[in-house]
Amino acid sequence: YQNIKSLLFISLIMKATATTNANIALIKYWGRRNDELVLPTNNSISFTMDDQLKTITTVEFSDKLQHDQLYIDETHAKPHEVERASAFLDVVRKMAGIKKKAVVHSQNSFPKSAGLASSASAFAALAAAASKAAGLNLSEKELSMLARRGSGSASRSIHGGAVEWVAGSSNDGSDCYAKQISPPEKWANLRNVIAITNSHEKKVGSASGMKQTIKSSSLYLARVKSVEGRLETVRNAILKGDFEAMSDAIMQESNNMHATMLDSWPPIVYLNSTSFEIIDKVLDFNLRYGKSVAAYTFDAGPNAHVYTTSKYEKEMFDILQGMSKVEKVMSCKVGNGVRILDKHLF
Ligand code: 2P0
Repeated sequence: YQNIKSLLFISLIMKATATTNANIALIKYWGRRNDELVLPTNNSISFTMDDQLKTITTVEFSDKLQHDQLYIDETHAKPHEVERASAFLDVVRKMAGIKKKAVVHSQNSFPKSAGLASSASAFAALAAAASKAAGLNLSEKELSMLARRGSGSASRSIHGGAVEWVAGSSNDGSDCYAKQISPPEKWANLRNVIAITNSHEKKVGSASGMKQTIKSSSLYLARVKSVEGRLETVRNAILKGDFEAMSDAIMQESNNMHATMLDSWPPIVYLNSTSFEIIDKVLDFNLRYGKSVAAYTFDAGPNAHVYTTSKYEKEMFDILQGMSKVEKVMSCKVGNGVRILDKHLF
């Protein structure tokens, strides 16, 4: 009887904790073919980072709550953040057939909205913790499809190593998911030397920014065509484990995305003068070595991600550290995908 009672008690606790890491794209997601289902116009490829860029999230569903509650880094989240998390939890509730509201605590190992793709690790961790707490037992593929609904790039953070998010073509999103294309062990020598050039929250959110680009940039259609070639170059280089074979394509891809942003109206400008100085430094670095041993890439923000190999890591780190306007430099390795933790945040 005691056993049955404790079993019953355990099954009533709808609480789970998950951790995931941020990912930084080599081939970017910038544009949707369906807003509600978050279906992108093109495939994207990223590396998942190590635990320096991680989010831990605990979710508990309970009958006692009237509203969802969200705490980020131990403080009450802003109303628009609660609204976004709540809309995502609605997707989970619908899948699980439950109505209970949830308490969510989320902790980042890095500053939120510093352009370090925090929404990717945030929604990947939320997807894993919330689905587990709701009693759903999703595969990693299903988890990537769920995380996608919160934030497109979150679909990629479910997996470790090199990850491709497949855009698919169906209208219901059933063929749109992320998959690992190379495990982290294969990229033990890869580094992302990150230069924080501005740690403030970004001005234009990605979702509205990409809409603005599709609507107004005449370069956007050319981007959608040209991204296919870069995708193939990067995918092949990843499968071969050859960093230098993809480094030019990585830089061209970042330039191409930021060109369509600048071509949007009103223009979207994420890069600052320090970002451009870093671009120069990386190009000079490669000229000096006579080959592309480092590659910069920028997301929806001015912080530089300079991918290189361990051989050049220290030299690149020192160059970026020596720049007066660079606030902080950190070096990340390639990391793992989603993990369920036994220890809860509350
Ligand atoms: C990416 N980005 O592929 C691209 C490159 C930014 C530039 O996915 O909704 O993280 O702003 O939190 O999905 C950013 O979009 O968006 C993104 P929000 P999300 O990584």
